[in-house]
Amino acid sequence: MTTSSAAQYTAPAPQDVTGGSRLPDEATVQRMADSIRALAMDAVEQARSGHPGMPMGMAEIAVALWTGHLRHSPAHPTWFDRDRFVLSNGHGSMLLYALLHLTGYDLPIEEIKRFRQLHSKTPGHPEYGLTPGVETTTGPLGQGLANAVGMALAEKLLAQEFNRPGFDVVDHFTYCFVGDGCLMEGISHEACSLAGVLSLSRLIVLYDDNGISIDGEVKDWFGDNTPLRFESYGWNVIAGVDGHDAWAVDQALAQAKAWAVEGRVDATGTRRFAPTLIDCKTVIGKGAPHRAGTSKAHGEALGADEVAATRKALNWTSAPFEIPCDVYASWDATATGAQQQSMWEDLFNAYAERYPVEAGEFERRMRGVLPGDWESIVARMVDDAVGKAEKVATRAASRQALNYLGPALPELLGGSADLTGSNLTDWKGVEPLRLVPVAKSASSGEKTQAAAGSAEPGGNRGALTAGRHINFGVREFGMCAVLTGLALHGGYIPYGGTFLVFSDYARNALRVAALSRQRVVYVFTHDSIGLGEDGPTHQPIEHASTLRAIPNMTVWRPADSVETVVAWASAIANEDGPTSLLLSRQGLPFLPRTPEQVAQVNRGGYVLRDPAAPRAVLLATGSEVSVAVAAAEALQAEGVAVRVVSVPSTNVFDRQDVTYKRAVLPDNLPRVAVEAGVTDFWWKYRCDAVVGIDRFGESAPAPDLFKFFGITAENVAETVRMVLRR
Ligand SMILES: Cc1ncc(C[n+]2csc(CCOP(=O)(O)OP(=O)(O)O)c2C)c(N)n1
Ligand SMILES: [Mg+2]
Repeated sequence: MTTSSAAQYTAPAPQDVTGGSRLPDEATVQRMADSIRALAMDAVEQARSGHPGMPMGMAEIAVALWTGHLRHSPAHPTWFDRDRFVLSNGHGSMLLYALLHLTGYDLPIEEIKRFRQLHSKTPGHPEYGLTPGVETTTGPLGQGLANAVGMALAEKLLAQEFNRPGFDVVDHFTYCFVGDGCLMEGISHEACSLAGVLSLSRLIVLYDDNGISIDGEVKDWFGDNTPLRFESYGWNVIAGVDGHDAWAVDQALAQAKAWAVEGRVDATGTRRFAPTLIDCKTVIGKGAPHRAGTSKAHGEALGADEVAATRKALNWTSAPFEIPCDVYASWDATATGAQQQSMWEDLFNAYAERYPVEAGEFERRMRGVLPGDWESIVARMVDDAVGKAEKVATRAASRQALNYLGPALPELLGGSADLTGSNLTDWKGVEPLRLVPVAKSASSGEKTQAAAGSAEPGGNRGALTAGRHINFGVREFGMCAVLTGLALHGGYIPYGGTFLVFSDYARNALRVAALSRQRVVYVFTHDSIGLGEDGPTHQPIEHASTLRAIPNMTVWRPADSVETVVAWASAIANEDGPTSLLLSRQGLPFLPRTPEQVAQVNRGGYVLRDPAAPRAVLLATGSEVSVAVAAAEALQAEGVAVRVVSVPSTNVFDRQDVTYKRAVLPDNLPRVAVEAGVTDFWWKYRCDAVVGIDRFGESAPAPDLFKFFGITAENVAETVRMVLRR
């Protein structure tokens, strides 16, 4: 919210930068806004569920953005150089559905009538991949904003990499709507603080400052001075905008765009490039005579009487779900969108003629297709690991994989949440991503961040270095949601690292990435009690199992260098969702394999030790595979043959055909699983016993802990003996 404390922020004097507004006349703007109100209240009424307040309160803001500024092509929702629009306050989904329907996307009125019904294209909250024009899945408050930061970062980096003088083929804005809830959530701090230091000037956020959330008036639990807060992040802030005055919003947007492109000279004479927050004062549920301004407007259908009263108050005479032709005509963006798209296509074709190599690479990146020599890169990487046969921590093996992948895949862009030296997310020679330092400009005496002029690639934008390793800071949740935004934008395969135990901090971002099937790689190191002395706060116990339980998430917990590089290759090639790599802090012995076994690693589970006439099967993952092998060897010495199955990825193994799975895990042999974590998960493989850890860890040197918790060859062998005695 905006407080009226002594340190009240003063809005900058508005400048006329519109060059003429694209908004139609006042009456038309009002009818356009009211058409959103009508659709929102009718759809929520019909569903008897949903959130009318936000769409009704942000209607004029939406008219200003979608009519006056947003570049999009309803017939081609994925046209590359469209502006990205993110509805971070996703409970107001009807606002987005109304906009998509009215401007001409393939979202017919029948779908609006089926709001929130099974298999409609209008689910309760916007879902990426389901509705044309929905750029990201939102609803978990604050995350959309962090996704928008990722999108704006992708735009900025791609512009720097691919634009050439006279050919700004990457040239779009990221607009994001947020509510009080998004700004109360901690993730908004993480993401917006980062957006500030990265000077993401083409990120423009419109804040629905209505002073209301579900529990009532927010003043009693949300007293931040939001403009000052964002100023302190280094953002531009335009405060005190009347969110029901479409022209005021239009003017603010024009100002924000001008600052984005030309920079803004501050009081010290420094030209700065910063994201912009437009703080719009609004009334929730505006138009509803009795509900407006109350928290009841937030998430309840208005009810027949209030709907009728609203129609009357707005002088909206059309029947439910009926929009007058002239209103449709005012909204229709198909022609202008097609024109903008075709202008861009002409530009891109000319670019392709002049810069064929860059254009080809750009198209490959945007299609998310791996380079032609991908298979040979993987083969070399695997051969190298097999040849070296090193005892190495899998986090170090992961860096060796990155040493291959980083240089070979320009789309690979990653970093760490302030644990680079532990997560080993930086490959050899990679540069950190940084803002180009401020330099004195010779001509004007102004200090500029980007020494380059607009004629140079990426110039005049608060340029970033070409570094491909991002120091995300101690911001696990923000980092992971930014990664999703990078993936959604296109052009990048993003990855990020932290300790596995802190995947919890990021967890809902992992879940949303999985729900929206984005190719993101999480490098989670220090994957068990094997990290030792840092103790139970840092020792993951339940994490492997709970990550595996997220639908569409693929989890790998490799046992040695070879399994690690295969896991990386699999993660990069996995277009169906995110991948979590769980990696050890401690060194793990190399496991010799036949070439056939090496080839089977990417089946997620395979027979590693295969003696004749086995009497039991040991299943293990990661650091426990070598423990299982040692147990099997001890039993062999007693004349008991035991098969060892390494299961680096249970998710991938589960997807194999039944014949293969039966061949690996024969029905007639008893099974014992070993993993340094909770045991519950393993019972699904019909194990006869599970050696694991169903309590929190302890602080001690790792070897002492493995002994204390019974993750030893002796205990595993004894467990097999016990099972065989039954
Ligand atoms: C992370 C998260 N926590 C809680 C919710 C449940 N929720 C949905 S909307 C909302 C209140 C949001 O208030 P505000 O953003 O001000 O929305 P408005 O009522 O103004 O539309 C809450 C708590 C959620 N969607 N996401
Ligand atoms: Mg609110």
